[in-house]
Amino acid sequence: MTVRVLLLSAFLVLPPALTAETGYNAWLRYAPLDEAVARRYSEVLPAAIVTLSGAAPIQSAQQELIAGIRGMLGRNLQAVSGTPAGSAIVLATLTELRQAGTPFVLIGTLPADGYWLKTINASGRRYIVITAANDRGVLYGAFAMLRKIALGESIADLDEKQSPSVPARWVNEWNNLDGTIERGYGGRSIFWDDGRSRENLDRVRDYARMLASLGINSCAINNVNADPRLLGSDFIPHVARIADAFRPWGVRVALAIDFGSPRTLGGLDTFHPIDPAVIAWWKFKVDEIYRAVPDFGGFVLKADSEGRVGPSTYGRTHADAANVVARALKPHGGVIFYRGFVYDHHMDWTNLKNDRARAAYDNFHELDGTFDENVIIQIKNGPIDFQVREPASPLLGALDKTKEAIELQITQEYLGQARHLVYLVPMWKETLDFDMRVRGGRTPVKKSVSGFVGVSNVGLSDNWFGNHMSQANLYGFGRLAWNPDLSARQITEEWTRLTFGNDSKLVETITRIQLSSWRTYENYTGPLGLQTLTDIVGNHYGVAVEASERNGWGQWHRADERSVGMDRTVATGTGFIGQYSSAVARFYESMETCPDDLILFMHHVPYTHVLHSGKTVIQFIYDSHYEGAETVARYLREWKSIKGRVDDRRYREVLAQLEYQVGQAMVWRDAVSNWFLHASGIPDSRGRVGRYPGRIEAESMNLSGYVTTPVTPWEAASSGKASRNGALTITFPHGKLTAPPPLAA
Ligand code: GCV
Repeated sequence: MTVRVLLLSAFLVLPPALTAETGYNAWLRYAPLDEAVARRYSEVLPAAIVTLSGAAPIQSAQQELIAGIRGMLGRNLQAVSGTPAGSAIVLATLTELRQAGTPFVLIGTLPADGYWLKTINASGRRYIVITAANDRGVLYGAFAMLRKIALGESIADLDEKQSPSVPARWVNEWNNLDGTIERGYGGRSIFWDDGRSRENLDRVRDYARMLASLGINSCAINNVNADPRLLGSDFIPHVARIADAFRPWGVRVALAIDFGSPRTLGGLDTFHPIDPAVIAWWKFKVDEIYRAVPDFGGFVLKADSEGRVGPSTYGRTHADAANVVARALKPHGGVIFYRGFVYDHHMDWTNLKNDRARAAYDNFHELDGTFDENVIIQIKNGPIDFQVREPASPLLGALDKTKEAIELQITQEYLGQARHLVYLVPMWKETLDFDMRVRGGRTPVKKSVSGFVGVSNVGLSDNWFGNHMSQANLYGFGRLAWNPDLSARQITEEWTRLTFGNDSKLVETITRIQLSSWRTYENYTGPLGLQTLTDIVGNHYGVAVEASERNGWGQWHRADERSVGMDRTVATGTGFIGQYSSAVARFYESMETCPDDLILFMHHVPYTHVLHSGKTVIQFIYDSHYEGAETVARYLREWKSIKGRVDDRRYREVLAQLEYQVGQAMVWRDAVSNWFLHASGIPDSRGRVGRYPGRIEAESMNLSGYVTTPVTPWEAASSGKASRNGALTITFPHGKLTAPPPLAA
C-alpha cells in the first residue's frame, strides 16, 4: 500500500465530528451515523425512492432523502418516477396516492402542510409512504423522516401524522437593497447587493432549504423600514428571481412595504387609504406582482412607527390602512401582516404617566373587529422591544375578532448580537405558555395566535449568523412555530445532535450551556425586569445604564438615588397592568404576587425592597451580575471539556466567541454594579463592587504617549476613564509592558 492510499484510508475512518466544518449546513449535515445504527436503518429502508408527480417541492424531497440517506447511512437510493414495481419510499400527495390505487390509498385527511409517514406492507413489498394534502407537506414529511434517522428514532413501522400549529410560519429579513442588514450580525444580505438582487442566488436556495426543513413557509425579503423602490415595475423581476429560488422548497416570497408608496412611487399626490386613486393603485400594484410571482405570499407593513408614514397622516385608523392593502391581496389569496409595533418615540419622559409599553394595546385594541380577514396583526412578544425580559404583550390574546401573529426576534439585537451566546427558546417558551386568562378559561399565548413571525436576518457569513450557536435560535423558532408544545430541552437536544453529533457528553454539555444562557445573559445585562441596560439610542450592544433615561424612546427604568423601576400599576402608575385580564392584572399589580423577574418592569421600589428571594433589590443586582459573569467563565471551561468531540474549526470559533464573552460579561458586571453603587450609595454586602484588589487601572500606570480621557457612558470603563493613543511602553508597579502602536494611531 502506498503512502497516499494509507493516508486516504486514515481519512475515511476519521470520526465525522472531527472533520472541519464551516457551519454552512447547520442542522442539515447528514453526518455518517455509527455503523451499527446505520445497518439497522438500512435493513428497513427500501432501495428505491419514488415520486408520482414532477412537483418541484416533491422533487426536492426526493433529492434531499437521497442526499441525506447517502450521507448518514452510506446508501444510494434509486430515484424512480411513476408507480413502484417493488418496495420503495413513496413521495406523493394524498390525491396522487388515491390515483395510484391499491395499496396506496390512505383514508384520512390532513390540513395544508401537515404530513403523514406510513409504512404499508402489501404483497410481500414494503412501502414507506410520505404523504400530505399538498406538495409542501410531502417535503416537510421528508425532512421529518431524515430527522428521525439522524436522531436514531425508529422508522420500522410508521404511522405518524403531524400538522403545524398555525398556517402562517414566516420569517422577516430586515435587508436593505444596498446589501446591508438592519440589526443583522451574520454579514451582508444573501438577497440584495448594490440596489438589486444578487447575481448568484445559491445562498437563497440553501436558506430556503433550511427554512423548509423547519416548516417555515414564507419569507419577507426586505427591511420593514421599507424602501418604496422595491415595488417599482423595474424591481419586480428581482423579486421574481428570488421567488424562483424559493419555490422548490415551498417557501413563498413576501415583501415589506412602505405605506407612502402610492405617493412616492406611484406619483399620486396622496396615500390616503380611502382615496379611490390610492385604492386603485394598490390593486394595480398587487395584480402586477402576482403576474410575476403567482405564489406571492403577501406583505408586512410597519406604519406610523419610528418615522414611517401611516394612516395617522390623514387621521385614519390602522384598520383603514391594513384593509386597503388587504383588499388588493384578497383575490390572490395573499395576506398582510400589519405590525403592532406602533409607538411614539418622542414621549415626554418627565411625565410619569407616559408609558411606551401601553402603546400596542392602546393603538389596536379598540380596532378589534374592523380588520379584514386576511389581515394579521403582527405583535412583538413583549410590549417594548425584544428586551432581555418582558412580560407577554397584553395585546396577545386581546383581539377576539382579529387574527394575530407573534413576532419573535431570532437575530439577537438586544441579546448580545452574534458575540454573546444567548439561546432564546426558553424565553419564547415562557411567553408562548403564559396564560393570558382571557375568555374565561386557560388561554396560553400559543393558543391565541394564528401566525409565527421570526426576524431572522441571516447573512453571508459561513455559518449564516456569525455565531455557530445562534443557529439554534432559528432552529428553535421553526420548531416552535410548528409545535409550540415541544419542550425547550427537546428542541435543544435535537438541534445539538443534528448540528454537532450524538456524542453524549457533547450533547449534555451544549444543551446545558444553551438552556441556561438566557438567564445568564439577563443576570449581567438587566435582571429583575430592568430590560437590557444597553445603549438604546445606538447599536443596542454595549453597556450604557443611563442611555434609557431622559429621552423620548420610553425604555425607562427610572433609577434614581433611592429607588428604581417603572410604576406600571393601575393604582399609582401608568395603568399598563390594567391592559391584562383581571386575573393577570391582579397578579402583577400586587407586589406579593408579582414575580421577582419582572418586579422592576411593573413597580417602582426602593433599592432596599426585599424580594421573594429574601434579597434586597440592590443586593440582587450586584449578585446577579457576579453570578452571570462567573457562569460565562464556566461555559468556557465546559466548552474546553468537549475539545476533540467537536470538529476543530467550529471548536475554535466557539471557543474564541466564549473567550470574548467572558471578558464582556465582566465589563457589564462592573459597569452596571458600579452604576448602581454610585446611584444608591448602598455598598455590596459581599464587598466586591467598586473594589478590585490586584486590578491595575490603566490610567494609574506610568504611561508614555497615552492620553487619559473620560469615557461616555462613564460606567463603561473602570473609574470612568480610558487611556488612548499610541504609546509603546507602559510601566506599572510590577513591571513593564511594551505594546505595538494601535493601527489607527
Ligand atoms: C427595523 C427596533 C429596532 C429597529 C427595528 C424596529 C422594528 O426598534 O431597533 O431597528 O426596525 O425595532 O421592529 O421595526
